[in-house]
Amino acid sequence: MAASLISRQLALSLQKNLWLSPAGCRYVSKAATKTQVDYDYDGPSMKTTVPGPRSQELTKQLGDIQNVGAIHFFCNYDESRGNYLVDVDGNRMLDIYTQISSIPIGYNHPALLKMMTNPNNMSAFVNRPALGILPPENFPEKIAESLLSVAPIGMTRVQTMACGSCSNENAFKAMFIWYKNKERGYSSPSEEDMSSCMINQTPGCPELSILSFMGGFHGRTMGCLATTHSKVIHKLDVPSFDWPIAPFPRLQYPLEEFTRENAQEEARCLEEVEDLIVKWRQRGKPVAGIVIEPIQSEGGDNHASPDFFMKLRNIARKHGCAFHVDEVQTGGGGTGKFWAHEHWGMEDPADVVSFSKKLLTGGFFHKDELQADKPYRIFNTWMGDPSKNLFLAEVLNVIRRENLLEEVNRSGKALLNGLYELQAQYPGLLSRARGQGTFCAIDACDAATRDRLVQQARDKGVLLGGCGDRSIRFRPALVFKEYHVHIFLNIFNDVLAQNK
Ligand code: PSZ
Repeated sequence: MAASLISRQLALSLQKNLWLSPAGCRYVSKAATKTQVDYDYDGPSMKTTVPGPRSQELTKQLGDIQNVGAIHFFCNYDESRGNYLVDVDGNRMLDIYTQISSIPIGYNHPALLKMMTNPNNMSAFVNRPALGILPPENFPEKIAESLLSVAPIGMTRVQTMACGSCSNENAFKAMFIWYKNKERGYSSPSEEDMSSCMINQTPGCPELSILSFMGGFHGRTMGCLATTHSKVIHKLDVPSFDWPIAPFPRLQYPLEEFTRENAQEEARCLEEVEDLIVKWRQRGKPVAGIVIEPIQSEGGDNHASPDFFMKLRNIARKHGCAFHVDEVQTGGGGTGKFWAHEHWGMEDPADVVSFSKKLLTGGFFHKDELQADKPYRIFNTWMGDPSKNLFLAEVLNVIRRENLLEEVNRSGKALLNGLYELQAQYPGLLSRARGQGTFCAIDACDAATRDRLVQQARDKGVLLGGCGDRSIRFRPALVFKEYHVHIFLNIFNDVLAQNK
């Protein structure tokens, strides 16, 4: 049955011209006009509150097997299309959260469905290789077509991995290996290095650190978790590394109105970074690398200026630390550029850039010198999945063909303007609207209000996410057009009016 629905969609998609351009701009107070876009519904449609009875029943079933405390509802992915996620109770919701920012071009995009029917792709779906030892013949070509075609400036090497945490974890290891090789003068490790590493002791397991930022999120595996500082629930009861943590700027919004104050705040944080690097070297635990998100996402959509990142990058260079930009959440176009770090306008923005989510495969780009010196040092069984590279290559084709980054900039502008209007209209409820592209956020007055607004929006057919203490974040797919913004603004306006 699932297969027949997909093939019906596919047949339809082949008949029609896909993803037509959006209807005109609309404003908050007007009703949504019907739009005619194939493979996207024309609006939300709600039958029950969410989770509905079928979702509740399934949650109970799964609860006998797993912890289900985090489950929002169960989905009908066959019926979901474009910007709309359909649940098992037949509710159709405008999805502005997209599986925690991980759906690049909407649900069941015809271009991706079509790939599934191409016989040349079958073996990539059926035979998952141990990529590090037995890659398929077309792997170099497919990586060139997908990941290398979007390589960050200055980087020609990329290592695929399975997920975001796995990518960061291995990027950290690559930075440590690079740092130690540099320190050893590229000579072979000693006998003592080799015997001590086997029992987790120095010098083989050296006292080195990664500097991270308060509010940052880099994953939940144990190395990554030592650099994650967004919520207690992520960290409690898990042993960790004692590594330096710098303050991330707390800027005032809108940024244009607080340039002087924000510059001061950024200078304070940079000074602290440099102090920490010096102190930790003195303590015998030098900083091998600095890891940072271009926009702190889980931590509450916290921004910093290009000037901040440029200066931070220079501090890293000056002290011989690798500079790792974690683009797991920001990468893939949501900010209006393919990589958020492109907004910094730098010639040499990073030594490592990690990715996952919208890129469909995890992994990290890196400078040549961060390539580990021997095989099997950065390694695991799957090292990614070639079928994901096929999808990514097609996603990139769609992004280029449909000028989706332009669309993101257009709808992002409409979204941020709409949020500015709403916060002016509801100053008791909303503040600090901010964003780049459609990668936007706004704060509610407190956590309980934020959670209530998100819940009420969902019952009216709009899926949003929270982040930080009391922020609502917007993470639509790249096919989220200006008219979707207005559908959202209308519904959200109703929700806010209800809470006035
Ligand atoms: O609660 C969680 O575990 C969540 S909610 C959102 C994420 C994780 N984001 C994942 C993420 C990220 O946003 C950044 C900037 N870096 C690394 C990660 C980890 O990626 P995954 O989840 O694929 O391991």
